[in-house]
Amino acid sequence: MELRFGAVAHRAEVYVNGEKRGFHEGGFVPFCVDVTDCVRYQEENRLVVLVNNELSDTSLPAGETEILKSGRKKAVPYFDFFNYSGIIRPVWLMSTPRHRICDYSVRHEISGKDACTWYQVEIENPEPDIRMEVRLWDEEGKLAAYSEGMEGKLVIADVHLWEVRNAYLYRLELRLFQKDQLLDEYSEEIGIRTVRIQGTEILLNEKPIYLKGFGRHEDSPVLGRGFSLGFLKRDFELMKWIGANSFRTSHYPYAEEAYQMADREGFLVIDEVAAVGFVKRAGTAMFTAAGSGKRPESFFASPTVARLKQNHLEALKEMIQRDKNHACVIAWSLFNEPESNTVQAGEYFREIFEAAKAWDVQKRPCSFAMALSSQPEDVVCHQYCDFLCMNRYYGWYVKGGSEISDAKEAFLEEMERWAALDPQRPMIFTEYGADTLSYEHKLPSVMWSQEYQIEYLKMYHEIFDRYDFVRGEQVWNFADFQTVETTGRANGNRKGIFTRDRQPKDGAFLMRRRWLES
Ligand code: CKU
Repeated sequence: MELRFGAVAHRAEVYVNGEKRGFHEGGFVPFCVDVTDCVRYQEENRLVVLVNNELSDTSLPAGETEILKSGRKKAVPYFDFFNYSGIIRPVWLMSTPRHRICDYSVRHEISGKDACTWYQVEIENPEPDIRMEVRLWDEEGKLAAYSEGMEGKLVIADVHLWEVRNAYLYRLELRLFQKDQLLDEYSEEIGIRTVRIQGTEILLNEKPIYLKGFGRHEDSPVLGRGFSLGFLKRDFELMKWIGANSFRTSHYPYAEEAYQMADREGFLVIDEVAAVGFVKRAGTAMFTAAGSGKRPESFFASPTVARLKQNHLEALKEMIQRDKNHACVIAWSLFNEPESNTVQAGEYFREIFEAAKAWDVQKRPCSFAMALSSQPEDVVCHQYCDFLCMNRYYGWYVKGGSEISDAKEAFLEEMERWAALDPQRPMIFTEYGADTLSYEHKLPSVMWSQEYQIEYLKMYHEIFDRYDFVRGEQVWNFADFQTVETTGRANGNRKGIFTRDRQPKDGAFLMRRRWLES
């Protein structure tokens, strides 16, 4: 008997009937606590979860904890989203057999009209006379492939591939037997597709794709970061309406239901681990409290970096472990806007990238989202990236309040330097956006007005369309979201194309025209 917590931000101690039964660090992935021998059957039991969301330079996400005069603690995030805490996703009580299927992984190969799905199943308490039957059912309920054994291959003739915004899901069924007795069974819907990078193209099923979509947040009024199937469904319907085909799980792994929905709807996901705030000064004081200033010259030169790396690797492993079989997950993002131009950063990055490749049987492309401080001449970390992810704010943090043509010129100048130095990899814009208040209108446009958001977006699109190596655009952000209180934020980050309660700003209609027409 186990308790399975979808996620508890950022760390949890679990007590059952007064006894400590588990601890988990990391607020965005599930964990289980075995309660077999401490629950009282047919009686009342007391479950207590002690939750802590303090931030430090070894937590993911990173930050500080300030002690206020009142003695109360205040989170000082090195990131731009509200530091919500608590049991943010569903909790399950699971009863499982002694011999159980505890994990599986799949990897696909396509040849002509057929496909081959390599699988590997893990079970608990194996015994010699235990055997596994594996079936793959198509959407009509017909058997598409069969195999036996803990690992092997499923050969699918005339395969129906999982395509962008045109998903096809088979049902993989695993059945564990001892003689003729069924011990355990598990089934899940899986999409069959391949993904790889060749030159400046991202190939899905060997065909080039272009990402259209958003950086998102798990954030909604009233619920904060609390999971809501209703909001998730609404978000997907809006993404379909606007013609998007992808999103990045900025800045942490989302609820499992989000990936299931993305699998079903054919959305491409860049899955991001919560390695955010890894800079010696948190972006600009514009969008987050500045912190104590105690941080050393290089974030990665801190004496606590070994502990940070351990937490980072653990969080990465847990994300890959959880999400590895999803067709929708086409890439891993291993950091958001870290320091990326010091020798120490280079060393740290190498290990993180190597781990991601080693742990993912599908060997998906890996990247990290680069801040403006990552410039082609001095960034030492982008060499590890299979594709480049750019977060750019020309016309907002850079040359905001000037003429949009000035911002364009500065942006073009940077693009030319990337084109000259690194033209051989795909580039995706994982952030570009302008804060926009849904009630603000002005001509000529000013920052924060709806007119300005449109002008800003159009300028970016003109530039994207000039470069063949640009293979995707994800606007920052899908919807307005809560942040810390600061002068640069109007009750939260307002860069949403939709408001926080999911109504369109004017920019939504521009995006819809662009994405549905191309
Ligand atoms: C976004 C310097 C850019 C950092 N990027 C990260 C993201 O989390 C923020 O919300 C910028 C912004 O709107 O400032």
